[in-house]
Amino acid sequence: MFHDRARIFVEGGRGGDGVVSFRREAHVPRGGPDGGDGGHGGDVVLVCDPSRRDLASMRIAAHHRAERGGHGQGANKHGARGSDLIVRVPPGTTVDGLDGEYFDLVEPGQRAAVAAGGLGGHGNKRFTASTRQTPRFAEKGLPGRSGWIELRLRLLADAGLIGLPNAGKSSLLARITRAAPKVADYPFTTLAPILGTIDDGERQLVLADIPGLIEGAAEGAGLGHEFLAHVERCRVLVHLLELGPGTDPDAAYTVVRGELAAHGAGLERLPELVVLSKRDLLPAEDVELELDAWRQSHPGSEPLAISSATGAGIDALVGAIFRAVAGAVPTEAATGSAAGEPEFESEHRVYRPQGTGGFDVIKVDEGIFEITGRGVEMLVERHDLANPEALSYLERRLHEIGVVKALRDAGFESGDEVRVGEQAFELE
Ligand SMILES: Nc1nc2c(ncn2[C@@H]2O[C@H](COP(=O)(O)OP(=O)(O)OP(=O)(O)O)[C@@H](O)[C@H]2O)c(=O)[nH]1
Ligand SMILES: [Mg+2]
Repeated sequence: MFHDRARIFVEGGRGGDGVVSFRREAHVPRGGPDGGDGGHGGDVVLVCDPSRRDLASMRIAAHHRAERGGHGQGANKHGARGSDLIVRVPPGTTVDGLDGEYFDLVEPGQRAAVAAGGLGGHGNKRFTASTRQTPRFAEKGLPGRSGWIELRLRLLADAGLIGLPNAGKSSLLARITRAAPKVADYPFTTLAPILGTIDDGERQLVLADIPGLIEGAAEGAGLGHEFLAHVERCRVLVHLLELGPGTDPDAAYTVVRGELAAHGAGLERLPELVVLSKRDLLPAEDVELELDAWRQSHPGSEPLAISSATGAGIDALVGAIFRAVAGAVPTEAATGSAAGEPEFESEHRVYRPQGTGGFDVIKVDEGIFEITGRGVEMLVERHDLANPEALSYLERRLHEIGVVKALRDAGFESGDEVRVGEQAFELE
C-alpha cells in the first residue's frame, strides 16, 4: 500500500525544572544560592528525506514525543537541552501543523519544527535579589507544544504519465527509466504512483507513472482519483492513448481530460504531450492515418506515436519531454516553497506561547476569582504554590503586572480564593 496521508500526534519535550541549591564549602559558612536552570525541551522536527517513498512509516507509530530537558543541579549546573525527535518524510510532504501553521517540505534536508519544546525553569540562583539573599524556590519547566497534525504527500515529479488503464504507461516508464513497474495486460496493474528518472547527460527529470484513470475517477471510481492529487505538482502531462485494432484514441482522450478538469485543481491547464502508444500493433500506414485524423480533430496538437515494445519514437518522445518541462512555467502548486531558500530552517525554537501579555479577571462566586491569560497561567504553572516563598514571589509578580489591582477592582479581598488554570490558592 502506498500511503499519502497520515495523522500524527507530536509533542515537544517538557522543559527541565530549575533547582533549589546553596553553595557548600568548608570555609564558607553560609554559601549563596547556586541552583542551576532546567534545560529546554527538545523539538519534534520533520526532515525532508528523499530516501522515503511514502508516509507508511507514520502509521506504525502515531505518537512522536521529543525528549524533556534535564533538571538543573547545584553548583550552577544547568540541565541539558532535550534532544530533538527527528521524523523523516518524503519530498512533497505538506503539513497542517498546530494552530494553523503550514509547512511544505520540498528540498532534501529541509526541516520543520512542528512542536517546539517547553522552556526550562530557572534555578533559585536567578531569584536572588537585594531583599532576597536566599531564595528557597525555583521554577518548574513548562510543557512543550503538542497536538495532532496532518501530513499529506504529493509526489514531486516533472512530468506525469496519464491515460486509461492499459494504455502502456508503466511499459513506457520501464523503457525510458530504470524503474521496474509491474506491466500486465489487464487494467489497474499499477496500484500506486511510481517514480523514475530520465537523464540526458546534463539534466535529470522525474517522471511519475500514475495509476490508470477511468470515467468517474474524480468522484472516486477506480483507483485514479486517489492519485489525481499527485498530478497537481507535475509541470507537464504525458497523455498516453493506446493504438491497436478497434481502439478509439479520441474517446479515451475525452474521458481522461474530463477527469482532469473534474478534479478541480486546474490540472486541465497543465501543458500536455499527446502520445499514441503501442504503434507496433498497427501497420505503419494505419499509424499515419491515426496521426492525421488526430491533427484534423485537434488542430494545433502535434501527437507523437511510440512503441515501448520496439523502441520506435521513444527518443523523440524523451526529447519532447525535456523541452516541454524546460519550457513549462512552474505552477504555484508545483513549486510550493521550493523557490529560493527553504523557509523553515533548523534553528531551535522554544515554545513561548503567543500573546502572553493580557489577562482577564472574573468573579466566579462570592470570595472566588478566576484569572485567565496565558502569561499569568505560565507564571503560576511554573511555581510550586505549596512553597511559601514561591507563593510570595508569585504575589509580588502579580502585583507588578497589575493582576492584584484588577482583582481589587473586581471586589477581591485579602484571603479570597484565586483560580488560575488548574491551580487554586489564597492570596493575602
Ligand atoms: N505491443 C505492445 N504492447 C504494449 C506496449 N506497451 C504496453 N504494452 C502492453 O499493454 C499492456 C498494458 O501495459 P501497461 O504498461 O501495464 O499499461 P498501464 O498503462 O501501465 O496500465 P495500468 O497500470 O493498468 O493503468 C501490457 O500487456 C503491455 O505488455 C507496446 O508498445 N506494444
Ligand atoms: Mg501501469
